[in-house]
Amino acid sequence: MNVSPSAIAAHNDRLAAAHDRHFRFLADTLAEKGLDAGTLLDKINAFQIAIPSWALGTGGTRFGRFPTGGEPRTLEEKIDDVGLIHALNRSANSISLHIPWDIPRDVAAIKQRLAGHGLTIDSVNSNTFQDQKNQPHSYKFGSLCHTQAETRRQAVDHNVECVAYGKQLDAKVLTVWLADGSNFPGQHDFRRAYDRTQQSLIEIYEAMPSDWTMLVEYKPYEPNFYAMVIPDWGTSYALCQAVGQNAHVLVDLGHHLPNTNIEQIVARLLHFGRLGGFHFNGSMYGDDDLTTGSTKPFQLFLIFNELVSGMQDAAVQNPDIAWMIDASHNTKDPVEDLLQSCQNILTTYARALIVDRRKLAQAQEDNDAVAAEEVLRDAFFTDVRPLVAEAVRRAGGAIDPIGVFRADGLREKRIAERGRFAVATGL
Ligand code: PSV
Ligand code: MN
Repeated sequence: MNVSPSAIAAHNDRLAAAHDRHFRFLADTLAEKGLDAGTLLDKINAFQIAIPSWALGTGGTRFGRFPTGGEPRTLEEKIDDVGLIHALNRSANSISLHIPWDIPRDVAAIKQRLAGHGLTIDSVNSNTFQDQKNQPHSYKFGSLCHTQAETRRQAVDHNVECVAYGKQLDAKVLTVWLADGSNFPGQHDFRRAYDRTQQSLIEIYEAMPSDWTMLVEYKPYEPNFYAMVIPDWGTSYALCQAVGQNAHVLVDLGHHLPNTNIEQIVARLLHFGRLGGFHFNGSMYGDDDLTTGSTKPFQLFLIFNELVSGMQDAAVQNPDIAWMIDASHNTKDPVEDLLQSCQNILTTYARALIVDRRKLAQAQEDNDAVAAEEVLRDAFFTDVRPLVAEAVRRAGGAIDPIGVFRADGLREKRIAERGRFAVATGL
């Protein structure tokens, strides 16, 4: 049901003449600026994005859900869908899992399936934002922050269990996002809720193997609308510092209030050496609703500009960052949406790579705001799509991944095999 290398090659052949022309023109333009296309291609190829298992089905709102059909019904089928994305774009070589939605039943078979697609598991995400069937203690009033010790214990144990599942599949990252918070003034003792959360995170951290990383995500609102226990990067950062050296902040692009300067947050966390993970998505009003880069491409570019600047600066002591998508697809075909997100991420990364950092530093030194902004605009307005397409093609992927997905009827094949009403586990 997945696409064959020969089918991809046949599609590429049809696009090759025009693509080669565009790529040669871009490579020459970049060379005039002292940039080597080969080096850029290697960097783009090395950039790999984890696909969230929960984004392969159609997302819903509290009002409704309109499934695409042929959604993956099992962990195995989710792996197949990520395998398809990776075969098409060669840029999505890992998966983030959500427990208990993705508990591996037959570990050996899952590992074999992953290997068959050239995939790994990058992160396991715990879920203490929903009550599971027959769960003794409810998370209605919080999990790691709960006033009752038994509820906190249960939530800590769940996270430790997630690590155990992750170990079976060779993952090394636990991502913690807490829905904990309060909906009304006075409901929470803010200081005590924070202390209980910190203590619970320390217990989880201490149960993790020493080569594991804990990523702590923040979110300003939802599902609690008065106060979240971890609403912002500063709270995440303070908790990570208290927890241990392998605890790092995860920045989810959708978890910011309108007009937040996310690029500055990124720079700050890189500076402190605590930026551990990224959840890519697009957001207009709240959370992870839209395709990465769909509404605010310049903001995404400014974020990548800081990321690349930090990654290229020898003075920055930051761990490797886990690049992950975290999105919900209400309208588009989930696979197409994820392919679009990957393309937008790679394109924006490529634009950040071609920023003239020497010129930018000089303009900053000279307090020349116009020159500095022009350096950024020059990179942003360069059409680097042929560079990304060439990188993907050289790695065996498709020049036009969505074109192949459509032309080969890959959704229709999924519907035929899995059914029109197949439903993926998740939100
Ligand atoms: C919460 O909004 C979040 O961003 C967290 O990362 C969750 O784990 C994920 O979405 C999926 O629900
Ligand atoms: Mn997230």
